[in-house]
Amino acid sequence: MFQKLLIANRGEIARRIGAVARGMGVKTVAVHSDADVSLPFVKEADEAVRIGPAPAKDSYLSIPAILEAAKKTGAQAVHPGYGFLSENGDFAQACADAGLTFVGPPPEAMARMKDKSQARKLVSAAGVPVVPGSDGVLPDVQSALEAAERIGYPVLCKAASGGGGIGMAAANSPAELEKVYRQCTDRAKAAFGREGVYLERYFPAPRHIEVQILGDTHGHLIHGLERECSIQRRHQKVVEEAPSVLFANGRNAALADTLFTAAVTAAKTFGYANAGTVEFLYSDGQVYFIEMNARLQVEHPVTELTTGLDLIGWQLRIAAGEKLTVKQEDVKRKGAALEFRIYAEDPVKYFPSPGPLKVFQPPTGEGVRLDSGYAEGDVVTPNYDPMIAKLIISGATRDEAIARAVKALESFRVEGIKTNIPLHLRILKDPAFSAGELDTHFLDHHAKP
Ligand code: MV4
Repeated sequence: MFQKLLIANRGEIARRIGAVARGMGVKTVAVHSDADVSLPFVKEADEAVRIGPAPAKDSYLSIPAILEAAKKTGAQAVHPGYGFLSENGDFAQACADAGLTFVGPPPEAMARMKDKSQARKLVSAAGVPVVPGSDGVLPDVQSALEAAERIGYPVLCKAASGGGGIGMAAANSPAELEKVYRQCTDRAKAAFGREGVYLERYFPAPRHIEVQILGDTHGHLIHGLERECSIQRRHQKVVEEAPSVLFANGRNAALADTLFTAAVTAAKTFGYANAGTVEFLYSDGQVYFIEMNARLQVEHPVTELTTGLDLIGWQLRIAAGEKLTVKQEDVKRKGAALEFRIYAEDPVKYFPSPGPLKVFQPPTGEGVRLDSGYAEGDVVTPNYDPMIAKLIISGATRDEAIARAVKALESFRVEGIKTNIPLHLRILKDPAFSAGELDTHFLDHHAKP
């Protein structure tokens, strides 16, 4: 194991990675922008280095500034967290070139997954069920129209360099597709600097199911069961849970088996190692691969709490070259967990709500875990993602977790900023949520103020 780890991130995830590393006897280096100098993730680290001003492009996205901080402090490894540089193959390669261990997949695996249309092709050839779609990127409108005829309308146009829903647009007819093709191409170019787009059959209201992957660099790779993340708004997840109600208590066992086999096959096809997630859509009784994420996910705690897997601990051990000693048959679901993303935002209008955390008194109790990037007295600035904390609630059953979550959210005191805690309570009290009737458009029809 390395002796010193640099954490190239901020907020709750930097704090959490730091705590796990220190718990393993690894010293931690925090890097921070001017806006974050007094936050807990900086204070709790063994060392801290300023890497630039508030804008992320000049700090948390600055590869030279981060490499310089690693050099200065003698860090041997870099954990990128999620977002920022976590899925940037150039950063992974730059770390390797600087003699630093990147805590993540090999750069070659990242390269194979980067173009989503190529990733589809690769895993499909390996027998993984993918959403019916085009064979690679579509160079012009004509090829898109031809592909759509084969796929059948409605179709969804996606950016090949995208992910997370950026630039996606649906078309119900050839006339719409002509517009959507150009729109998607333009957006892809603006957001990613590359204009390649591809088509998939559009599922109007799928469920979003993902599978945790953990693999070492010696050829042993396992899955850590599924999470369901269907409740989202504008491609921002709001509530995640494990297990998915679809598969809880042995339900749909054959489909679960198909899902896990597909996830492991996809990961092996990419030559994956370390922690990753394979994303699927569920519609009409089938699961379809959409993409693989080469990072630790925000929602990883619901997997940790219901499988006992120490995901960040394993990330560090795997990066250090250790063997993953967990066998697939040892991964068993224990209970249920729900994660509520606490955003600094208006719970009705959804506008961001930065400001001082005059009061910040999180709940405590049986089955209550809070991963927060802030403490009372800190200021939430408008520079970064508005997620200030994750409330993760576990119980022996989903119903027990729901009951605990209602109590926890009702007693969560925050003053100085607005939060989406009222939205979470509306979701929890919605009968469709209790019944586990979820899809990606849940918030369009439920939990209204
Ligand atoms: C889709 C889809 C419907 N049909 N693909 C959005 C994020 C990206 N990872 C994939 N996404 C979707 N892909 C097809 N062919 C609907 C979505 C989608 C979605 C997926 C997961 C979670 C939330 C979502 C919200 C809206 C749309």
